[in-house]
Amino acid sequence: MRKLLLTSLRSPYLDDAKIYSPLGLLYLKSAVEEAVKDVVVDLRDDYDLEYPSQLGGYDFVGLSVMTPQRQEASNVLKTIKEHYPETKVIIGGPHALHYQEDVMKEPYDFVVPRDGQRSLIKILEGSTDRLQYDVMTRSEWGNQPRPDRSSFKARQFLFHYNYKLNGRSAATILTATGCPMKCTFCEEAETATRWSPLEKICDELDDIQSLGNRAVYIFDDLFAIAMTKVVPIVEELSRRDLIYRCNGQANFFTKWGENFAQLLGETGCYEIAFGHETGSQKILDNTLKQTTVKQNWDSIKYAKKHGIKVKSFLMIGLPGETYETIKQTEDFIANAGMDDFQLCVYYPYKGTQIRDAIDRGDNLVDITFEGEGLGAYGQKGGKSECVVRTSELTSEQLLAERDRLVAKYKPESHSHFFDTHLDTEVEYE
Ligand code: B12
Repeated sequence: MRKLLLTSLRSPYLDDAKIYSPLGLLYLKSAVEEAVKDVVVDLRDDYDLEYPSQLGGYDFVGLSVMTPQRQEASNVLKTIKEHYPETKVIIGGPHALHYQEDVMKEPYDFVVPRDGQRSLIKILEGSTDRLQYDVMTRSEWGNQPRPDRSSFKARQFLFHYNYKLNGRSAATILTATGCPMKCTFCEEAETATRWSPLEKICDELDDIQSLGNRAVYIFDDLFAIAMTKVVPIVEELSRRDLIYRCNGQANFFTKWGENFAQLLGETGCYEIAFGHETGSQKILDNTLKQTTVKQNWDSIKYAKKHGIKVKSFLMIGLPGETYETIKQTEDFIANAGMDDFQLCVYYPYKGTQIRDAIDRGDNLVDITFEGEGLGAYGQKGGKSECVVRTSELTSEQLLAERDRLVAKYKPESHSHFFDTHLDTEVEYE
């Protein structure tokens, strides 16, 4: 039997990297095991490069990489190549897609942008093409095997992830991938929505419940988007007494008046997270968010009215940001009624329309990129980083404004901020 190790990378810049499990690897494991009979698949998310033998003995090692993990990925690659030169190293995940040019310059044996299921199978079946790009159609996505949460190895792997929703042990699930929106700051903009069939979602929920979970976090970029698609899923969750958290988009959420909020509230939605981004209409328009400030405010009002906790994802440093637009975001934080928020400074990842415009030297966007940083919005100690400036605000001013708002409004999401910024907090008050 050949041996394949699928590993997600350590993220030492996060406060806790063991909250949400890397679902992608569980999808890959199932796909490979169904299609390739002579391969044993192991999962790993922790290792110590001081002890390379933890990564030894494999014919293939697959790394799942997000951009902030790129240095760690290079370190793992180097270690494996040094100690186990026969092992083929495969890189996949969002970094392999959006930073493909950079990744191709490194000695990875295979580079897998986008859907990895069939590419991995092709590699195991002997394909020698170094770049393996694949996108599954809607029906192919719907027909793939469900992610493995039930094998002994998967259970062992999942055991280390600890996510609680209202005190209940929670698992993550994906009911659909893709996002139809055009937001210029997002890599996932305008990607085809591919749903999992309800029967498969039910099988996944069986797996999730058999692990003792009584809650789920629906990872979909946007879940609360199409009522007709959502109704059978939330009814199923309610029937099983699984409370849930999901992501919404203010425009779609408020399109039906309060009906969407009522539906979610009545079926056990404990928390909804909205990418509100900003309190400024100018910034929403500058980034093609297709949402009004009023919809942002209404989304919170409706959700709260129906008993749902609201978390708001906010950014500053988007094109055209000024002290005035930040003041509007502050007003939104102070008065719109959210329970929690996460406030970061925008990072122009490759693959976003803003970054494309910057790289083209397009002066129409009021944002300047000062060069790559770590690339993680939220970092240890509640910190953020800033690698951009606008015509009115320097990167230092943007970061200072971000820290000022966090210190002043003390959101639960940034509780670690206060462990490390106690002096600053006093200063700001
Ligand atoms: C859930 C999620 C998280 C979760 C958990 C992630 C996890 N453990 O898997 C949390 C909240 C922790 C998180 C954190 C962050 N995230 Co996030 N996250 C997502 C989200 C919404 C879904 C990921 C997911 O499960 N997708 C579904 C699975 C099936 O897809 P997948 O993981 O991509 O895997 C498939 C392929 O990529 C490929 N593949 C993946 N790995 C491998 C490995 C091999 C060997 C092969 C062959 C193929 C392969 O095959 C898989 C099956 O098709 C995505 C957006 C999105 N729609 O993908 C953003 C996304 C991945 N996150 C992103 C970012 C920026 C972050 C943060 C940096 C934000 C921050 N806090 O600063 C952090 C970084 C965390 C870290 N460890 O460094 C970006 C990544 C951009 C980039 N260039 O890397 C995305 C694309 C969102 C966005 N549009 O900005 N994230």
